[in-house]
Amino acid sequence: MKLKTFTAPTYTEALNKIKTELGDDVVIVSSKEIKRKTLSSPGLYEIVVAIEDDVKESEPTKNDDVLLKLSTAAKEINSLSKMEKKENVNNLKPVKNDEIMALKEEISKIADSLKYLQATVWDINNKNELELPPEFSEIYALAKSSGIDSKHLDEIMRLTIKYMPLKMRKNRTAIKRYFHTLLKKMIPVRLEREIKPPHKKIMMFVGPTGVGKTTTIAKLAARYAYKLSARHKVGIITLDTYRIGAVEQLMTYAKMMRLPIETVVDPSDFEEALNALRHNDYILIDTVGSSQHDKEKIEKLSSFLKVNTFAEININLVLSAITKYEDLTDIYNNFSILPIDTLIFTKLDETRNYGNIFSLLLDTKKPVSYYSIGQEVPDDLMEANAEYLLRGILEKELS
Ligand SMILES: Nc1nc2c(ncn2[C@@H]2O[C@H](COP(=O)(O)OP(=O)(O)OP(=O)(O)O)[C@@H](O)[C@H]2O)c(=O)[nH]1
Ligand SMILES: [Mg+2]
Repeated sequence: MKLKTFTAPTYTEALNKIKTELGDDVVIVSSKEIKRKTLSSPGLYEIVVAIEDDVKESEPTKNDDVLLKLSTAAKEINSLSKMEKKENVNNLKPVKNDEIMALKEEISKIADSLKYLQATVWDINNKNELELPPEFSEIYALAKSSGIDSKHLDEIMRLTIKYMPLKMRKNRTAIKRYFHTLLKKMIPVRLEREIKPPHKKIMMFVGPTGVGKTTTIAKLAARYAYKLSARHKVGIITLDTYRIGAVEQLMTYAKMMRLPIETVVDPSDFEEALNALRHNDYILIDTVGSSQHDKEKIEKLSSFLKVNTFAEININLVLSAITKYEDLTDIYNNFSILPIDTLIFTKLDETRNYGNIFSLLLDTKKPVSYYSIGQEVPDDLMEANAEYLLRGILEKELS
């Protein structure tokens, strides 16, 4: 008689593994929960079974590959659905509703992994020569579905497979942790530094139409004026005099917060407006939203940057998290005739996939400074941090 240990995220999954591999002729010696399930990571259950010597173990998964995993998952689904059918049809013993629900949940979980394994196999076979060991397939599928660009993901995978210590690879949690640390190191973040008088900061916000530039300015104005450790003097300038209602939108916020605001039409007025507000610690400048293809409008913005100022104008490119990577790249490239200093991402509340943001940060090496996470002024704004982005890359549920 031999002892064999099986582990899985739940007791039922561990049991199903045993049934698939060894059938019913086994004796459970012990079972215990090794790691409790948390919001961010699955649990771990261990079952030790005794096997009669004449029970044949399945082949060791030495050459285990993604395809083999696929067929194992398929077998598991098969046996689970048979189990459910048998119990229902023969009605040997009454099956409780919640048992069926639990089984269904397990089946759908396995079906999910199958779906992602299939996606991975497709990728490996059709798109590139990346040979993905099976233990990496979950993390690959997660990152891929978050919108990370393939060239980034494949390169990261290639390097990981090459350098990750073998010992670590055996454990899904360790692999996840490794990736988490690796990706975190790759996200450039600009930490907020409060201005100390006599220093001043002039920030201009540029970007496509409707991404949330004006709303972000209102939130930041409130933050700098009322929410930091010291209260700062904040002035606002708007260059967006084209769009009907744009000036009123910002005027309303400025009035509510009792902050001075100047409206500027031409570059010649701009210098005057800056000087009128020079007693402020922060000057926030709103601009008209431009399609990335409207070169003329973007060039007009650069003409404002030629004026003499008492502090450097810091350019913040505002981008929406719901824009796909290819479009983010296009927008960035077209706006980069301006000296972009920092990126701000908005509408992070409207998606749970942040891989597109990650890829853009990787390409541009520009730091991200703030996230806008809703429409509420001033509350739905936060300082950027890598962890928050990683939640939308490695921590989400596969769906
Ligand atoms: N869900 C969500 N909506 C947002 C967020 N930020 C802004 N919005 C909404 O997006 C819409 C456009 O916001 P604006 O601030 O006017 O965008 P803008 O970039 O100034 O637009 P233009 O000046 O027309 O180019 C408004 O309805 C905002 O409430 C965010 O983080 N999440
Ligand atoms: Mg606006």
